Amino acid sequence: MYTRAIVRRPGRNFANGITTSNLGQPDFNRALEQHAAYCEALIKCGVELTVLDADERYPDGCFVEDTAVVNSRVKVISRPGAATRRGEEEEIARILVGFGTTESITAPGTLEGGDVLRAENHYYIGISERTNREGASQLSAILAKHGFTSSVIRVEAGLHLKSDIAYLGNGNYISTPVFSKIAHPANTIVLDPDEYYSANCLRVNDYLLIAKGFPKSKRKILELGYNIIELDMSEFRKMDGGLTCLSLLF
Ligand code: CIR
Repeated sequence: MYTRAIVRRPGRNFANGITTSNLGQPDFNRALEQHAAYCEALIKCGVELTVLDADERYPDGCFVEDTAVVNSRVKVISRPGAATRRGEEEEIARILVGFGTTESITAPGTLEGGDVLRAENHYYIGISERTNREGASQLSAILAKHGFTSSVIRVEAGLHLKSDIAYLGNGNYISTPVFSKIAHPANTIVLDPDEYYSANCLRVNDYLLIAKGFPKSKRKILELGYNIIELDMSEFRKMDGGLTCLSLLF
């Protein structure tokens, strides 16, 4: 069970963050509304929220997931691979110290939390443009000390590993075809190309948060019996972000 989440509100310069989406400029007020709805959903899932104010030094700062890999045993402060995001992890590190053991990824390692997928006590670590082999092996060694196994997987396309796959709990995954080999096919919802964005969903306790507007994937998720909360993610999607990116849960 997760008991706590850390989130950060988007800043006024949110539109200056990194994006490859070609979906146009995000609307700041809509982004704030969508962020507020996301926070409400987390509260409904039963977690206590720490809401950080926007930090205009970092236009991508609301995507806090990338700044750490956290679980109940250890909080690992990451070292973002994107130069404009380096430093976002500093304030997160100060906060996480208050919640138990912390460790850090150090140079020349780079690692962003979006590349790290937890399935029960195993972690898949994606090697991507943001996370390098050194970062992955540092994380793997830290996780091993705390009783977790891990394996490394190449992210050939897409921003982060979790842009393409999520673990839903109960042995089930949702994935684009390229990562569907991670799990047994019988336990994986494999997405159609027009719904790839919906791979990024977020299981929080008794609920599964899913992005609004992906009817085929919604139907398949409902068939598996999950209690869903649908959230409009349009403005975050314009900045290559999704549901997992907006929080650190532990
Ligand atoms: C970036 O490119 O870093 C941000 N615009 C989006 C980060 C999304 N984070 C995530 O998938 N964990």
